[in-house]
Amino acid sequence: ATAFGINKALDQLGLSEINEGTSTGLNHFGSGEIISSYSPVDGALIGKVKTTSPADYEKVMETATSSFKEWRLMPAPQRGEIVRQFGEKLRELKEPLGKLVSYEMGKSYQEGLGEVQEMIDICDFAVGLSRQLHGLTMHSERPGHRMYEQYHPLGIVGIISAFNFPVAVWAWNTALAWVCGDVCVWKPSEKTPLCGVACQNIIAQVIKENNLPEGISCLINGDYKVGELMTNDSRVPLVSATGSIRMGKIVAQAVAARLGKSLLELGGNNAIIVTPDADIKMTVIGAVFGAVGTAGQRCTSTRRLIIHDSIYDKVKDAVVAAYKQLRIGNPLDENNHVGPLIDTDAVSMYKKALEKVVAEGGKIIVEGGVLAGEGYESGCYVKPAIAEAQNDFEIVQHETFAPVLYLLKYSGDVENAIAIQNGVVQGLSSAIMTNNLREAERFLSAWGSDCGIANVNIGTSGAEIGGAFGGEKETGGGRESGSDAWKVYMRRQTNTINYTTELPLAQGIKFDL
Ligand code: UN1
Repeated sequence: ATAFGINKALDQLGLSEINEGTSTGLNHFGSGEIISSYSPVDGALIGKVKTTSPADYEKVMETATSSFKEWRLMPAPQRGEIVRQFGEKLRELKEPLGKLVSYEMGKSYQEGLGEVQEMIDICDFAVGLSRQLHGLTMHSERPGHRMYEQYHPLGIVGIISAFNFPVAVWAWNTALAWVCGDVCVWKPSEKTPLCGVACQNIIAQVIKENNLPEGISCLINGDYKVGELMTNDSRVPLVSATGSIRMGKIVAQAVAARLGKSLLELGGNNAIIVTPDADIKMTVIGAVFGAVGTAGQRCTSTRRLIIHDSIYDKVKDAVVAAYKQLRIGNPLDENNHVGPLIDTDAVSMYKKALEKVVAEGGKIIVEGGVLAGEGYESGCYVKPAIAEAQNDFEIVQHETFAPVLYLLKYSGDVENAIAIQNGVVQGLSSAIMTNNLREAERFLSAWGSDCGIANVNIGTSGAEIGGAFGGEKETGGGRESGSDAWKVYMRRQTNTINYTTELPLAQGIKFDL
């Protein structure tokens, strides 16, 4: 762990003293079992974190509840100022935090830095937003009446995040929720607990420097059982959860059973359509980064390439040639393109997917496999693979969180490609590569892509924070990050005020006493 400045980064993030599994004391209560975090990069133990017991959880909820009572009274632009200071700290700590993300999760250092950049960007966005939490005013049908709507804070927002974006997805949620006047309780993935503690350390410092109640940001640690404490808790009006479709269905049902709100960002099965009018060079960059970036572990990763039969061989050859250039290895070494998968369970899933696609009649054209030997001791490094397949294969219908790309062929009109693209249960991200205006516009039209994200001449991953992020169908329907995604973190109130001495009823109803 001494290589690539990891120890220094842990030090800068205040993580060197938590190696005994002690709590950081910064509103992070933990007296439960210990989770040990091993790096998929080299298999080394990075640190230990204590999990949250049901009793600890109660303490967290008490702190969060009392903190909310103060926080909601602070004017939104002042809350924005706190988020601005948080963004400043992230700028200072971008390198160590990016490094920790890379080391604990396994994505490339560049992508780790990119993730911290998303946090900084959403802070900037939230600061501006803190002066723009606008409601509408309406004209009342009654004389001497005024009608308008306002947005109030919701309360405690529960955030359940996944290992693949261990810091950014929390920040998308929490930066918005904070300016909205909510307090947040975060359960990071148990696969990346130190990223959670590092972020909590940073915000806890800002909170302390400003003499604010510590429960504005709370951290709880553990597996799904700790998450369930929140999903079943009516003190948590909104649960924002990122992860698998399976997890999302469980969360959605638990939260709905108590009529709470959930914001779900679940699996994707993202495709790029490559039409005869595509720029092949751009297609190759977009498809390869989309499929192998983050070792295929983004919810926006490119899983399917839907290629027109007239250019199929050309595109296939170009993509296969690009795969030959890929360097797999330590993600902190910037010469490498592809790092490890998160753990050996993910490696088994990857292997099973490759077996399954062959069993269903697919043809492997870029051989996969698990890497062994020097530099690959963690057992988590795999070769990005490509298979020719059919859209209706069960494995193609399924999101495998690994670098496996399926090539699918279409013929005739772009409508046929759109039907294949839409022919899965997921609906997160989609893209078309074409210089043909008609094809592009049809792809974006009401009968085009059914996804929450639809791009032209850009791949499926790497969305900017300014747009609303999320997807349809079994992706869960939630929207996070930019645009008006903030509205889900607030409650809307319609207010009608009568400034006359009469009391006329709406709809012209007469009621004389
Ligand atoms: C995720 O994988 O859960 O669009 C989030 C992207 C990133 C976020 C991915 N900005 O690929």
